[in-house]
Amino acid sequence: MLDLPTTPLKSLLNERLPGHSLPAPFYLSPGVFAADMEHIFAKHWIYVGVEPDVPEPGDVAIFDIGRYSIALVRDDDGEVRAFHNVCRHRGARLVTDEKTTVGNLVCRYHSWTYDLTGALIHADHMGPTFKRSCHGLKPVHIRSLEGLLFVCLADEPPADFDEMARRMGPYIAPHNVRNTKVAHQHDLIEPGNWKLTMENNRECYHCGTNHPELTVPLFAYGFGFAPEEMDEHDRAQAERYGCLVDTNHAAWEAAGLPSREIDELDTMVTGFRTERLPLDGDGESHTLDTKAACRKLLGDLPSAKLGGLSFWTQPNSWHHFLADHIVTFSVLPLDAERSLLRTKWLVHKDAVEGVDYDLDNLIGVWMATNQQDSDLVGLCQHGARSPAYQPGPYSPNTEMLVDKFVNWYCGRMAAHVGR
Ligand code: 3BY
Ligand code: FES
Ligand code: FE
Repeated sequence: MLDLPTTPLKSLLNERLPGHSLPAPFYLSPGVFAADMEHIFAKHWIYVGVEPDVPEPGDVAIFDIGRYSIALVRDDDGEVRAFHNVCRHRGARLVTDEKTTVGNLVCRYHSWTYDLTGALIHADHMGPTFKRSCHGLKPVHIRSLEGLLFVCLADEPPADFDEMARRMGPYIAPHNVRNTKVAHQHDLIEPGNWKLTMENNRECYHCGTNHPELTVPLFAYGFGFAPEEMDEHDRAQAERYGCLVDTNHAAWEAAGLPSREIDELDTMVTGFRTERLPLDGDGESHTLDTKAACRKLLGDLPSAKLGGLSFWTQPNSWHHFLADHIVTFSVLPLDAERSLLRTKWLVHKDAVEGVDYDLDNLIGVWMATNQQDSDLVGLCQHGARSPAYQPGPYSPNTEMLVDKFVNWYCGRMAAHVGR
């Protein structure tokens, strides 16, 4: 049995078996958790939200990455900025409401006042030598990928974000994230380590037996099974889609929708993957009747039946772009054994609830699926606590992306702590 607090991270990384789930301390140890926050969450691009979280100048949204509190602010020129949410006077938390709208950012303690670019514009009683210009809010690196917001806490963020943005931009742009609104946000605290939440997301081995709602619209090819491993219905679908999906790719590409798989999950520091796949049968969206949930389609999309574009990023996000709405997920670790899963449903910004879409119908499939996934993560967290837990093998047919997540994670940790 491993000595959790004292087994050094380097030995843990060395002893892990490739192609297998991680040794238990990776899911349990507060020491590993602290290292994850330092080497993964404070050094890589972390997906945190969307531009429509702060649609107008003066809109502010705050969120936490571990011990960091960060404020997203839309400035008067319409640019979204990010700042550490810590007053430069005596360190009070500056913004306390999760969402608010302000003219300037005013600290309630002694009223130091910052404009929307973070410059300190007002600080009484500080004497003649005080330099306001030296006490602006500390900025956080922020990038928008067609409206999806990523922040990086490192002094020097990974440079390959630009490559991801260049290659992903054309896939996402047709769904026009900037012209959407957040129809609903749901926060779920999952009873497990953040890596279990990510591992669970990267496979659909468990979908058939655990996700009765999601499997209605999802096409089995998306589960990663080889044709000979599919059941009769799924094989029939695979055949219909021109095994596998070449006819759809041609139609999508002709309609200006890049759709071919890109997989850089374990080959780039800013690891990512994308693919557009058809939905089951005549499916249009991730709904129980597989029809579009919202009458107003996104961007200038020509039809509701465009399958679904998925986009996954390391270390903490995944996204599904349908013709009528977008579902976007971020995982924010809380402690070694709890993680926040934040889900947002985006619809066209002019869509009216109750007229163009029914909220329960829009969110139903993923509300159910998230809870099911959270329960599964909880089961693995329980298992990892048992002295009998032993890392088990990933399926080479359906858990390749889990393997890539774990390889990416171990590679990035090794890059920072050595092997
Ligand atoms: O959302 C995903 O990307 C994966 C595939 C389907 C279920 N799962 C949570
Ligand atoms: Fe913010 Fe004093 S701590 S003004
Ligand atoms: Fe799942």
